[in-house]
Amino acid sequence: MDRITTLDEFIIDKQMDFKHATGELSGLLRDIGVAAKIVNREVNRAGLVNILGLDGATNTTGDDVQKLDMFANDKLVEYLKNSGECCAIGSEELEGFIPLPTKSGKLAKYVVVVDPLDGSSNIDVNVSVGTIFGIYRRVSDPEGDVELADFLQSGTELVAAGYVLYGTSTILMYTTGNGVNGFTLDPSLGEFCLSHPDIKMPKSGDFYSVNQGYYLQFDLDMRRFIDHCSDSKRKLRYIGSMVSDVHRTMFTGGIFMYPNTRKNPQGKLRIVYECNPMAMVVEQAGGKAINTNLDRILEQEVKELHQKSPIILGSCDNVEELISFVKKYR
Ligand code: P6P
Repeated sequence: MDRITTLDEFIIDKQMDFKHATGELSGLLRDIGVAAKIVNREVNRAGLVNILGLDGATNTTGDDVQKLDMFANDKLVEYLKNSGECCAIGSEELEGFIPLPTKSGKLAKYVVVVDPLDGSSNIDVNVSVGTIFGIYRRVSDPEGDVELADFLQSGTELVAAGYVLYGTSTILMYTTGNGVNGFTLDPSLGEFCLSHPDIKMPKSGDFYSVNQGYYLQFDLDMRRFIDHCSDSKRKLRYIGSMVSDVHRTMFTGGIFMYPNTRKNPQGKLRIVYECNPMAMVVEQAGGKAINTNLDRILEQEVKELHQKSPIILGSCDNVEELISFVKKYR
């Protein structure tokens, strides 16, 4: 049996690869891992503990907020605050970003964007949910206040990105721009252990993932591509939880789509804490991530914290095939 490599060990080992690394980013990643373990525990207990069901609030984009969403949000804020490496957080569950107090006078240089519990509509029916995170170096004056501009950076400026999938097992996937590695939580150890080193997405795949219920609301090019996938007898898989649908695509290959619709003319998924982090992970695994104008997701201009974007991501061959349909039918 191979020696177990824990997330902490891996992060420290990889830190050695960056001769100028100061350990701050490593500390931040470790703290995200701790918060994920706590969220995992509550997600797994949710059916037993009265933290299910809507708490009457709605988040910034009108989604009903479930209690577990707020629990996950609060835990991530708490642990990121403890880290002393993060100076502010932007979250799906919070209207604006929240500055974090400096710790022992230290000027933290990172901001974190997070969707604390993506796919929350699935919680009550015991379908996988996930946490999505991204880390930027702040661009505002370290001696001054954090600014919105720190959160509206291009996705290409992400220093790290990843997600946690609370599924049949709990897996944390992340990248710092040198490939993607997956860590599965071993409950007996309470540690995330390296289980999927250097993940590469298949160059093509038979799975396509889209909410077929919106078919008639999609633009013609999207509908013709979906028709082609169906005519080619590809497998439609759609869980309705972005982390789950993207995670499957990482390993089976294929394509995930959330195009614009009449209901969501800018798409539904948020650029800052859903599209950009997932796009970085997918690209680092050898895939592609674009919007329905065929722009690279990571290069999109970001003007608002909760700005939405249509998104198409997956295996290079499948995304290139969709691009050919857009060019033909647009
Ligand atoms: P729809 C979950 O609510 C979410 O934000 C993503 O996780 C998921 O991909 C999408 O919305 C599902 O949206 O409209 O297909 O139910």
